[in-house]
Amino acid sequence: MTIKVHEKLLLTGAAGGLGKALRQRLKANCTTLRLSDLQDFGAAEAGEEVVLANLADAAAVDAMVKGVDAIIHLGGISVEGPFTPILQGNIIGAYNLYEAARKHGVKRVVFASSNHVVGFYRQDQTITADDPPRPDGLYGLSKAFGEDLSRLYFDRYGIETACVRIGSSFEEPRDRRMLATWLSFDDLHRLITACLTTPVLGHSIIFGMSDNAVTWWDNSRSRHVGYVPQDSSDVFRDAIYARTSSPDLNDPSAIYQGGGFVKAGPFPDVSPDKVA
Ligand code: NAI
Ligand code: 15L
Repeated sequence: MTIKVHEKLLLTGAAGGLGKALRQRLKANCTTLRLSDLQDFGAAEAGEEVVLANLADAAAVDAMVKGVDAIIHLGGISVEGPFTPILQGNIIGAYNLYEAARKHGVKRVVFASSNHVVGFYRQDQTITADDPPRPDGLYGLSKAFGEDLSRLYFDRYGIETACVRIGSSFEEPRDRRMLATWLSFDDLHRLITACLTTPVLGHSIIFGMSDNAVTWWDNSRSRHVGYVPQDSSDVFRDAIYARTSSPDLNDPSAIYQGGGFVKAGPFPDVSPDKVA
């Protein structure tokens, strides 16, 4: 099956961890890949365009979106932290992106939402996309806003969006929690490809996870997207158990799905490694 169904795709957050992981992979999905970020990340290669833009700048976002067929929106603040950058990058930024998509007739978006939209569910619960959000901080709340915003733009303007609640997408799972939340880079690309190619996407909320034996998320509401994960965290299980101790079940980060994010805040200055 060909996956090259779009002429020009926009990837925001291209300088970030997932942007770098997807840059080469997404070239199979389009003729031209437009890459954007706030930070400079070097020159365009063959088949690429580079547009630097702050998501909080409506005019810059309008120019970034003009002329693309679909958007993979990864840009923004990716961890818990002070509200102002989250407001600028994730809330105003998402609004600017959807306004530009509406004005320029972009019909499909893959939005990098997060498991932190539902971080205050417990690790002994299995939830579906129909369960109400329970954000574990300002960051998760901003992603919940993005999910609701995209639903409004679907209901009112017909812009289809996949809100992918990414678990933990890194080269490998880093701790016991990530055995449940891990999403390999190849599976992330498979999931984005499924969202870009499925005939009718609608407004869908999908948990971004690999085929992990232990999971807290039931993706049965998104069978129409046709995502079939092919990787699993299970191959890392023995090594992670050997180098980590048993969780303290009185510790909220071991009880709730959001892990350390449930304790981070409201104005921490933390890196992903410190709160995983
Ligand atoms: P990252 O922090 O490495 O990359 C985010 C990129 O967005 C950075 O390059 C940054 O410069 C850019 N950015 C931040 N504010 C911006 C602004 N105002 N205007 C334009 N660009 C801005 O994050 P990562 O890990 O690559 O994640 C990508 C997306 O996926 C993020 O939206 C994150 O919230 C989401 N996500 C990632 C997960 C993961 O496990 N990596 C898990 C859940 C969600
Ligand atoms: C996220 O939303 C973050 O962007 C990422 O850095 C990880 O911390 C991930 O969640 C996680 O929950 O492991």
